Amino acid sequence: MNRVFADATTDKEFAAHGYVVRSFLQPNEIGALRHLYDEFPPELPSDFYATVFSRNIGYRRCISDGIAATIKYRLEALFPYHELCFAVFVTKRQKTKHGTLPLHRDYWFVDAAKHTAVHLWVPLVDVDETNGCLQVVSGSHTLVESPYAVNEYPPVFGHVMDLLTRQFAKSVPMAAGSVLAYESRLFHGSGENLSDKVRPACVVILLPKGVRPQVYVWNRLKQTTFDVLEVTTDYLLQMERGATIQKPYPEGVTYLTSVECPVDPLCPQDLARIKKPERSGWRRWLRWSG
Ligand SMILES: O=C(O)CCC(=O)C(=O)O
Repeated sequence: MNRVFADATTDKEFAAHGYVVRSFLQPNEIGALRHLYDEFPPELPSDFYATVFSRNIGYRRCISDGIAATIKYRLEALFPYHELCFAVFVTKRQKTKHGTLPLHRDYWFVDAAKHTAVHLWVPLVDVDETNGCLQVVSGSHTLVESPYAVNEYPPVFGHVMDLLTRQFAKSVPMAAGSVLAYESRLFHGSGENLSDKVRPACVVILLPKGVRPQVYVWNRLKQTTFDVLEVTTDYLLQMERGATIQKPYPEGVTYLTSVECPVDPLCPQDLARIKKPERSGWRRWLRWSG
């Protein structure tokens, strides 16, 4: 794993757990992000909404640039080896019923076997289990070797999803403006927002300095093959979520190579490598009784 933090202790914690939580923004910076969020309120057609779902490229760019400008100095201080690729707002509407985001990994924007992409989740309000804080599976960044492609491909953890969610995932309450920095391969998700206030957060993708972004496309014809495409940041700002990228490749996309990687579904025995979180007394009781 490459260096991420200036101090070795935080690097060790990040390598072991796949994430760390730290103080990050000052109150005026949280205010500036709230202002940006309110200035361009997302349309919120669903309980969970991310600005990458928008087809309005100007809007996506404006949000990404606005977040980048606001957190520039904090990023330089905490992540000296990385630079921002793009940033988005993610919103959980108030009183959601269908806002749960099941455990998932994020797209690979670098070869994760060689480089460490760091994804940041920064809530703009205090969060806990009642309003959609993040849930993470500590150590899960080491579980799956195959790339996470931008198009649909065979499920990797369908067999263990329930087990991971019930026994391994842990909620991470956080103060507004703090950061949960995670390795892109970490399994994470979030629950419903039961509160009567919207829960806005920023997601920021950081890549090691000098490493160009790329995406992986699963090849349906040769099922163990992933095509690796170098992409520009401009392309990422307009990429349609879940859509495959086909030849002739659009502007901003260059074919690099293809890699062989069997997509091995995880089985319960694979989870022996990671630790279950400590549960507080009442949660343990709930588990036994439920
Ligand atoms: O904002 C959330 O509730 C979760 C966001 C997330 O998991 C993601 O963007 O990958």
